[in-house]
Amino acid sequence: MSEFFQGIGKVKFEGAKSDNPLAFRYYNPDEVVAGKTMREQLKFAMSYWHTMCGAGADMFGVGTADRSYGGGDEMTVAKNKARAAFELMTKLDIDFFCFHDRDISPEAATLTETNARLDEIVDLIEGLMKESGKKLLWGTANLFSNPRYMHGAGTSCNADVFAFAAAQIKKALEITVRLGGNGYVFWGGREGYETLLNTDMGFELDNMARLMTLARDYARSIGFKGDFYIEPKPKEPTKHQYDFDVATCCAFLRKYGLDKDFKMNVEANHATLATHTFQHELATARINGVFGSIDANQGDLLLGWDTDQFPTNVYETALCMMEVIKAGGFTNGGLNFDAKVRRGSFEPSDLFYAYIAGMDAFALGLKIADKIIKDGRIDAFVADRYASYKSGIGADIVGGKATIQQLEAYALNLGDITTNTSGRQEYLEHIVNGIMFSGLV
Ligand code: XUL
Ligand code: CO
Repeated sequence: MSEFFQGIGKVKFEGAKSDNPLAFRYYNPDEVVAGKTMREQLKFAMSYWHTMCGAGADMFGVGTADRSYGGGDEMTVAKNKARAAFELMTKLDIDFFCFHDRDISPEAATLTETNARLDEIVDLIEGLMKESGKKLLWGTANLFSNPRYMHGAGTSCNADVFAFAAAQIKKALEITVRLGGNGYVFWGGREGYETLLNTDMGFELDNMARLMTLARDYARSIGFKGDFYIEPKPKEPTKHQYDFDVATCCAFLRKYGLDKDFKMNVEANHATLATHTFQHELATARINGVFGSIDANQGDLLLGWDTDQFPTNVYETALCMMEVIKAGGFTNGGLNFDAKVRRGSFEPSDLFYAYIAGMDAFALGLKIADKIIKDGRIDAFVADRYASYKSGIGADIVGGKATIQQLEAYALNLGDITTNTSGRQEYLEHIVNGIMFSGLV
């Protein structure tokens, strides 16, 4: 079988002192950190769309990278792409992958023909999975690229489009179940609006819930035991995406009774677009019991769109992994690199450099998070900050014993409050730096 990434061998862990650009310096899959191997803690996944399909096109120009894998016609390209994907995952020691239906197989003139093409590629992928031991983290349907979805899919004003989307999701669910996927993602795509002058927002949200309910019921009926995820994003492509952030999605799920089956797939760059930190979104998911999976990437704070860069900011990966550990780690979810190389990084080897950088950044983040938690100073500070609720009036408030009249009587006796203590943000940030960079000098 032909090799697609020639000259690149299996990427191995060589340790921090290695100067081999095609080796891991920090990601040591078998090393135990916080009670599990790094492989189990991080559950890395390859995004099929960016990695195998994204050629770097933007609104000012066509792609710069060749992603045809030596194929001529569309189906040969799709087959070679699948083989190349498994070669890349094997060489990078990535255990999981994620895809949209249209990433793996091109759309044809009719849905029947499109589905037949999908079946042909899924046969191939199933064989490659058996050979390599690679697993599907989650599947999804692309309900945003084709012009038919110009007004959305589940939220389209056109009922035929809703039906088409439902059919596409049905097939994507069948494929996900067939390939043993543990998750199914709903990223809103074009589910949002530009102006209320032409939009019935309440009706569109009801329809979005109708589509998700149909999908959930069908998936459960064909044996899907995994998690459904909503992937929040506040804007792009539409001005108002309905799945703005984790909190908005929680309210949506509860309103429509979907909260038992759906969790969140939190993406770093989507968090920052919502003017939240990644850590805020992860914590919101955790405290609402909907932490599921992660789309790992980073944005550029000087740019107002979804740049989907490979995550290299170790401060961010450390804060992220603290949240993951606190959430009890991944169950069905994992860390999917929803990240693309820059347009100028067009050579095949750039994909490897990018993944190595991202995986090493998360390995470092995991180790630092474990150190911060074991060090205990941050957690102890936070716990101590609320000490006034442990006894006296605070304990009565938390225990539900204090009435509003009793609180008034208590407050009337207080006089001025002189018991506030410092939040010590700078001191705490310095502790984190000290833990992160200990051993450096
Ligand atoms: C878009 C995005 C998607 C989803 C899957 O911003 O993140 O690729 O992850 O549809
Ligand atoms: Co994503």
